[in-house]
Amino acid sequence: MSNRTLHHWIGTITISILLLGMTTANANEVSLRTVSAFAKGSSISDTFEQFVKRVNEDETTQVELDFIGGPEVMPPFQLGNAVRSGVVDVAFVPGAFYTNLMPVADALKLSEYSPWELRDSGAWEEIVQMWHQGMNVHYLAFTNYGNTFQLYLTKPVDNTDLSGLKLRITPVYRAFFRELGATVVQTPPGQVYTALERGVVDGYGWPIQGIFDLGWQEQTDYRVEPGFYTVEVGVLVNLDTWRSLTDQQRAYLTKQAKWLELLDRKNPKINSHARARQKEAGIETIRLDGEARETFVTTAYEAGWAEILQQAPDKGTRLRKLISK
Ligand code: 173
Repeated sequence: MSNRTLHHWIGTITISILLLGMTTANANEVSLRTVSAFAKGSSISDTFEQFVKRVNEDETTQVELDFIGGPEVMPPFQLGNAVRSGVVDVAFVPGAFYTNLMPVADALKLSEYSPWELRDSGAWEEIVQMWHQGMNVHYLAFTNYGNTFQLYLTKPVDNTDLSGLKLRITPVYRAFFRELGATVVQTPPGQVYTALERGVVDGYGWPIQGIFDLGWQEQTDYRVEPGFYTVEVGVLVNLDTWRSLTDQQRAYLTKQAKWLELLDRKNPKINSHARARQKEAGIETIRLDGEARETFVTTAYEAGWAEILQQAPDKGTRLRKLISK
């Protein structure tokens, strides 16, 4: 059997197992099939895993999150489709990974407000409505707020001109890196190491947190400062699943989601630890200052919004009002 055929079968078998999975331990307790776009134990899913543990260890509640796995059980760019259709009940996935289904989803990276501020201002209700309509999911939690995106390189640059560089991207970085002149190639996180090792790319976009999880520090020479945007990874619940829960179960999950979001208040501190650790590993900082810094940050937001507005003019305009200062 060819590798490709084997992969096809593994995928089919995995999805079949997932479909068989919806279990009810007793009439009132519900078990939700949960899949992550990131490997278990990785930095990006750290707070989400704390949330799963907290819910599952709470004996007073009647919701269980049955954690099935990460990218090894489902390709991360297919997870959005799986939670939209109900193949999984709960997905931990960034908006950038399902822009094919909902282009505006990636705009949350441009939020200038924290999730707790969005909840307080009332913007949250409208955002939740957008995801109900556009994705058939309930947007339960906005995680990784305050973790920033960065540009990592194997070749130095001395200003914002990235022409001649080939960079690994996802939709998060696409418009921005292109605007600065780079050529881009999209890969899931699981292919970054090999792309660097083979010299297929001269760098990549990734958050300030997490480059050690898959050993990328071995293939990284420089990090450009400043970082840009906020990282956004959502906890999405299939809308039919969400509506099948009791009021009590929904209220409970919402309460725990707020707890989960507030864990991100530690990000400024975690980010400085990550910078120090990268320095120790020999990654040099390329610090853009003055006008170059201004160009870098302004271009990030302008190119980011331009792409969103081109792909989703109405929803993009509305979301921009809700999440910009
Ligand atoms: O770089 C990526 O794979 C990406 O878009 C992302 C988004 C959120 C968290 C981590 C990575």
